[in-house]
Amino acid sequence: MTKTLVKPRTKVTTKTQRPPLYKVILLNDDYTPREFVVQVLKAVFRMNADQAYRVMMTAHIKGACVIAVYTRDVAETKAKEATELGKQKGYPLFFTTEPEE
Ligand code: TYC
Repeated sequence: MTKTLVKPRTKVTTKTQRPPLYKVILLNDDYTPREFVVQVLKAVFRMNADQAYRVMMTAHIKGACVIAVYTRDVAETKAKEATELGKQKGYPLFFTTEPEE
């Protein structure tokens, strides 16, 4: 009996897909106290006092500042949470998200 050896023609390759990332952006306004912005950045984005102060001042001077990059879900949840903290105090503090290029 002859045995026929059939070699598979399809090659299996694996591709690791990274999820698209989203930036969380802090927007400046004229009413939210600086110290409150710093508090929110520390609480929601786990920044230390120095990082939070620098980010707040960048937004204050330039109008906006990218805070961090996360997966879409995390970015949107954190932006919402941080915006809500300002809203609770009657401040117009606003965080938005944007896909990273
Ligand atoms: N501009 C605000 C003030 O002068 C402080 C502030 C900074 C508010 C950054 C928002 O994203 C912001 N009180």
